[in-house]
Amino acid sequence: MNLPVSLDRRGPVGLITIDNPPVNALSHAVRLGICETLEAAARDDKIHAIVLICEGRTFIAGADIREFGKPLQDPWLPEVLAQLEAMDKPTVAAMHGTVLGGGLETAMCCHYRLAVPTTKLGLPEVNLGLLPGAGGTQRLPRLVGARHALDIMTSGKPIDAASACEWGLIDLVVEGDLPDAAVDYAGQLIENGAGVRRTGDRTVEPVADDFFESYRARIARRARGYQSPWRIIQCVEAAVSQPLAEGLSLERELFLQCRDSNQSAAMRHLFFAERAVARIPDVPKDTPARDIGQVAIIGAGTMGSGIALACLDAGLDVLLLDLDRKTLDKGCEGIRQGLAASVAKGRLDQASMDKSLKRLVPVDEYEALSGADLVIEAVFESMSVKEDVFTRLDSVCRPGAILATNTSTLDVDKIAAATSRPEDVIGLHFFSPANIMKLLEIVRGRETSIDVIASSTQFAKRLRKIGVLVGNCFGFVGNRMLYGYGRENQLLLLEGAAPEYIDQTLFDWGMAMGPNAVGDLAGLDVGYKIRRERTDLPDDPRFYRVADVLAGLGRFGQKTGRGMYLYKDGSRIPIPDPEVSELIRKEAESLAIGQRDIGEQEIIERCIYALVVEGAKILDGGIALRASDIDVVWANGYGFPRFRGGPMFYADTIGLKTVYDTVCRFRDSFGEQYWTPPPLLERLAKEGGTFAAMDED
Ligand code: 3H9
Repeated sequence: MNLPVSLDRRGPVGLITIDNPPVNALSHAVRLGICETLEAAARDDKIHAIVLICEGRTFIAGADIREFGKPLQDPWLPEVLAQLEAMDKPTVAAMHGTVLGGGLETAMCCHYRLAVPTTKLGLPEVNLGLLPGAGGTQRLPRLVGARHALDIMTSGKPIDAASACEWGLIDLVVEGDLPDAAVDYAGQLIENGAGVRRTGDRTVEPVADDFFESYRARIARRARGYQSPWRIIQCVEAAVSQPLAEGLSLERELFLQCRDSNQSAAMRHLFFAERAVARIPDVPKDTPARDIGQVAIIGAGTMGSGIALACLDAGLDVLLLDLDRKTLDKGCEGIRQGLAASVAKGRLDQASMDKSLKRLVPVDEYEALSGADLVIEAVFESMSVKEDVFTRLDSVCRPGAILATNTSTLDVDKIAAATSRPEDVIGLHFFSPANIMKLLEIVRGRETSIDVIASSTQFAKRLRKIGVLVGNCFGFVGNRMLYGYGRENQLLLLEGAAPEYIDQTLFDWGMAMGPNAVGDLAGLDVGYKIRRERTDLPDDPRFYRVADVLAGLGRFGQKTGRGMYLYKDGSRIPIPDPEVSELIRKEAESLAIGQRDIGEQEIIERCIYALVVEGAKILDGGIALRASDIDVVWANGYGFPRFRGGPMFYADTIGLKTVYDTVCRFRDSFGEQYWTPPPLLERLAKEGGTFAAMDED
């Protein structure tokens, strides 16, 4: 059997190598292996210094996240690392790849650290609802100071080797062969009699009296609703003011609180869910994908130019087509500004921006698309307009080109039927702003071929997006569920809840924005036009009544300075508008709806359970492959709080029996039309099942 940790000797240097693919996570076997090899190296008189290094694509990328839900086996990582730091022979961490979480904590317990230039180092535990629990909160401030340490730990973002060296986290950036460089370095330590140098023996540079208070204020917006960033600050406060042992003990206590919380379970669920989306039962990993070098985008409006920007960022050649010269020029200017903004923020250098602009070719005739590998249509959301575009594409595009529609609601099969090659047609539903939002819904049509799906999932990866395969129906997964959520918001308005009250309630619950503010941002005219095109809407005069009346009055939202709210002088700050309150009151009166006081709990339950009800139908109908795919869509495309794990995971945490009973209560109070419990929810509630367990089957 291959041991995950081994010890070799190169002259006076002991080389401890960890080999635990894919990312050298600190599983139980690795922890045991580290302890055993350290003991062996300590006993070996021929070894005078030790190098810790990893095989494969990366140094240790953290604790093994899969172990967190289970009882932990001894030795725990903090004990292993205490043994490492206490070694009497100098130890050197030799790093490459992504040195994350417990991996960086391990490195900080080595006495010296070196890394190749491409190494990234970070403590991303916060992204899993955790805090560094193996001394990271205590040792990082001792090396880089409280400020850098807090930035690294509360953002979860890794830093590069050059910054790590400048800030004192590592000693040296080395070029060339890492094991050779590390062994040489350790040899020099021996020669120079450098001895051990323990991070834990250092003290943290003092900070100003108001440092922590102002740091809390700085992250208040970003950390809203999350528990672990605040606990990280508490730990760093202890690192500044208390001895190591006390800081470590506080860290352990707060780490365990985090680990056992619903928040961390929710965020760990999303971590694995975001990786599970790539597993598509009938599209094996080795399905050959088509090469995508040149992408053509049709429509230079906000969405089209956003998609173009995302493709340019990924290094692709882009043809941007619009038949209207003015829109085309405006789209190209928007892209130029987008790239310039990245340069200004330091995310891109000027040379890369110039290269990107060279890869962008504006065109105003379809014939120019004949060589494109992938065409993404992003024109006006109307079936007849889209059918016309696809008929044209069919006549000009080369055989084998992938023809994609960015429709957010329309029938992909109907669009595909406008071509003679429906097997090459797929939906690629981007979210606005398309160069920023992580989600891509990949909509599989009836005839979409397997290799077009494989190519689309790879394309999503190339764009650094999370591509979720969904089935074809009105609105697919995200927008179909949004209809129920929005419907309840609209009904609540008529029943007496003010727009700002609903928005504040859902914002406080964790949503990125309230539904009324979102409507104004997206434009109330957009949904209005889509509803005009639909023939299958409920025959209910209350359905999206307020939104329709506002859109009919030309109150489209931010772009017209008034919608559900008022926006003064081009500002994006929503101001409650008494005219809207009056309008809602009159509409309610005309529909004979009595207005009443509505509590926060009712708002949350009606809006969020509407998502769960639709999600259960989507799952039962095979529109989503897994409940966790639905969670990924909502967490990455609709501002659903990550600390709640997505609507389906949230329903599991509440308990499906409770959700089901509440839905039944709503059915009795508000009628069967919207609140008939879906059979899947009913079955799981009665069996004591969960959506998560369905995914495991
Ligand atoms: C921690 O360290 C706590 C300590 O402070 C305290 C302890 C007491 N464990 O992402 P990829 C799997 S918390 C288990 O597709 P990439 C992943 O699921 C941890 N499994 O590759 C996937 O499996 P599959 C702090 C892990 O190249 C496969 O590896 N560390 C872990 O795009 C490939 O992953 C983190 O939060 C893990 N720690 O990105 C780092 N990591 O093939 C989390 C990965 O079956 N990891 N897997 O789907 C990452 O950020 C990325 O995986 C990484 C590679 C950047 C490393």
